[in-house]
Amino acid sequence: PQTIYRKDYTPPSYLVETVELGFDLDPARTIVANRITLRHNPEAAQDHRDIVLHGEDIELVALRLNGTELNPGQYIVGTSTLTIKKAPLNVVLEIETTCAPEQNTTLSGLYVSNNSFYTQCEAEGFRRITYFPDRPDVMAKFTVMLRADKQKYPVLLSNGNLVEEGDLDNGRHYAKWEDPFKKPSYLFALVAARLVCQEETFRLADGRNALLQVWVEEGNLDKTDYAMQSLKNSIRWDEERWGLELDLDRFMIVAVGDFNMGAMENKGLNIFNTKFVLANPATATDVDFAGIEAVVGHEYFHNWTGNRVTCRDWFQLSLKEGLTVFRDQEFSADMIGTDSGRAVTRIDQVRTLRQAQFPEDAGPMAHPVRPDSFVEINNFYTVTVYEKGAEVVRMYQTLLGRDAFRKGMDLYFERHDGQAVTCDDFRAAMASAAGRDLAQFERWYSQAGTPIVTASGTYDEEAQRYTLTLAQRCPPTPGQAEKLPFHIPVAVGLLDAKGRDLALNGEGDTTVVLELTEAEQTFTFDAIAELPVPSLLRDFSAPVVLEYPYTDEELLHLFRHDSDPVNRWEAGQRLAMARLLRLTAAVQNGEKLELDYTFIAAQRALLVDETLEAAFREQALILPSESLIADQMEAVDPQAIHTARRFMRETIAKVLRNELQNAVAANATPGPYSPDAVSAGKRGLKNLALSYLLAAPDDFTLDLATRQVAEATNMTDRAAALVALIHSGADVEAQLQSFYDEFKGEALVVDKWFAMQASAPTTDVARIRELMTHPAFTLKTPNRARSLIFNFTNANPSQFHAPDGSGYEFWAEHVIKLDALNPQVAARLARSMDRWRRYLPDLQPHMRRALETVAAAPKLSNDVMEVISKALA
Ligand code: HT7
Ligand code: ZN
Repeated sequence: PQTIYRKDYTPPSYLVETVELGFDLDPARTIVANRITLRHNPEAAQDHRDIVLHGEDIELVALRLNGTELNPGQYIVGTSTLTIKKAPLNVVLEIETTCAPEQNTTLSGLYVSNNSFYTQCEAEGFRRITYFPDRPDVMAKFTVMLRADKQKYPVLLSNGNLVEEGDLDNGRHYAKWEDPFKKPSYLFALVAARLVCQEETFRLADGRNALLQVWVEEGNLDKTDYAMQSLKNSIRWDEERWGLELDLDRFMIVAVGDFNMGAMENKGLNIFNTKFVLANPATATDVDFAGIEAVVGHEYFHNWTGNRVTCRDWFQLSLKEGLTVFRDQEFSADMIGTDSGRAVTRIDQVRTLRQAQFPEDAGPMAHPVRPDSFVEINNFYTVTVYEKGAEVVRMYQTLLGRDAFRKGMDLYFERHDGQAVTCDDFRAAMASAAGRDLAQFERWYSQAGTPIVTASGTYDEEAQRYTLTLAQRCPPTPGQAEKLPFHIPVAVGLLDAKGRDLALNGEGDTTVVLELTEAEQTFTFDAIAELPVPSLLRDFSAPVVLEYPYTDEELLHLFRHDSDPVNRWEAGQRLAMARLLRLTAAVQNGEKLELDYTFIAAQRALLVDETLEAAFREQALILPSESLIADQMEAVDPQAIHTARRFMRETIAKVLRNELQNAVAANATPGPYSPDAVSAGKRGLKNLALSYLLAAPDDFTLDLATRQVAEATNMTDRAAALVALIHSGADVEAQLQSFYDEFKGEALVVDKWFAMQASAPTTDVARIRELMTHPAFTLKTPNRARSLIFNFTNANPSQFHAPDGSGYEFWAEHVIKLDALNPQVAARLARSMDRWRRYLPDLQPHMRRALETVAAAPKLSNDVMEVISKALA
């Protein structure tokens, strides 16, 4: 496979002005008529007169240039391009092609899901629909005519405004759509389906009315309220926080059951995975509701950060994704409103980074936020581009302050509206608006790897001075042996012996942002009256690993008192991690397992502290996951980690039994279900307490959970109790069966049913294989494949890493099977083995064999090949 390099970017030789698309939709053979007007790009070399169009898996029927039919000698059809050499400066191309949507299992391009047509064009799916310069720096105005059978496909949608519709012969009908904005081809969409919608007219800040629609399959209209509410909240928030308005008269969301990712921001016609649209209390959990709010927001916010200003090339993906994730994170935090609510969302973000992005940064697929090369761009929709990219955007705000950051955003839109630009353009707007030199900040885009910041402090009592020394280093990553220092904002506070924040400067600030730009720097704080405990990297001010030789006493002090909730949580995580690592070593050495009372007492104090919000207490009591523990080990021993963590949970459960029972009782949420953060936080704490209790099950706790499964009035409580029971090892066959019987018509709940079994440490690979024979299982629907297979490989480490290698064999078999259907999904599964070299020497040969099995499979996609070859390199 060919590697594509960022350094090789050249502007397109031709620009497209208008695109007129005509679709005769038929699942077996859809005819696409495409009329494009092109003109030579003044920015390309004058003698560069080849028109290069991309095309994949489509049949060319006819090609005309400026009205004249071209015969095959006048153009070159390659494996994925059609080139017309020495073209005139102004060209009208008329291209007729066909494709077979019902054969398209890749879910990229035009495909059929549940007898309806949908498209997915990002990143390079448009070329699977018609020949086109399918690159984001070619932006054009689109007009789309859809023709289809009226009975089967009564709803015909595309981008922009509906300008005409009517009936045709033979029971067919048509709809013509016009998008008033120039857009790249990856934002094109069509839907031809049997759907119904919830709609509303919404008044925009400038007084205009917009029609908002959420389209779903019949029978799902009782699950669209939250998505609609989230859309309205998103529109309002973008107006109020960033001064950005909806630029269309109509904004549509369509839910589809077969979808590779979460959702897609097609201009005016967002297409969503049903998982991020459909919710009611009986079918969706608090986490699902929060996910809907975040993803609806995310896609809506792309209308400005991604659509109005788009990416010059796919290496710049984080320009739109990092920025839009940052925007959706801020939206979710603002929707909660309280400081502690904000902190809980921040803790969640930190957890995701550590759980998924730090390992990516330390593995064979490590890449900078703005990658330098790729084989398959779909492999670069990663946590690094998205979540680390969002951290990079957040750091601008931390360094410049909210006001200057907002000015930078305004300037970015002022300069680049309607353009396809780069991450450097964004940084330049920030630098100009704030009057700052951000040259060194560029390294966050170009250097992969997680920086490690080492801190040490000294106190001079006589001078009343606290001196903090910060040093940074960054481990090598593939292709980048040496790193230069990053520009790192380190937010710092100092606590006195009573746990109060000390004033750090003349203005009385209790948190200051230090700018670490060199390999090592020293910062001093004067008028510090006593030896303080430093609270470092407050609010997780940079995506780094912070090393400081905290004593247990210092961590307990921070855990009890830190005014920064993220660092308060962090102190608890450090205390827990140290113990989990010691316990894991004890398991490996066959030693007696013991957990000190000091730690449990600190947990107890937090659990019963009614002054703290339930959501925060929940976060603080969740132990680091097995995969986080694994990341701290030289040679990962999944079984020892599992035993150690289990022991710790069991011990806490036994010692804090009364307090946990009280937490279950005190955090009931009677009355009608509401997904608001306070109620969700209470359910979260109650269900965490329940799961602890079932770590040391007895008749009472088993009965408590069993009753919750039976009596719960919402899916959050019901699923949490069932999961706790499954994990306890109790016999839940009857409960699982009745859960399935009740919800077998609800695809998203059936996904949960598979997922809760797949991730249970009591489920081995044999049981997974058995579940795959269940009539509801299919590899073709990504949500279903993910629910069972991915949850096994990624969320059930003690079984996936079975010492006999059976989990890895299963993995290899299914990467290969999935690859034949859907390379994007297969490549995601392939990533489960990224860090195989970090495991125990006994496991590695099994892992290598599985990787080699996949590598040797015939007809492997570029997607999977790229991941596997990097893992084996
Ligand atoms: N921008 C969207 C990316 C996306 C995607 C990418 C590759 C293959 C399928 C896809 N579906 C959606 C999603 C987003 O970040 O908003
Ligand atoms: Zn996005």
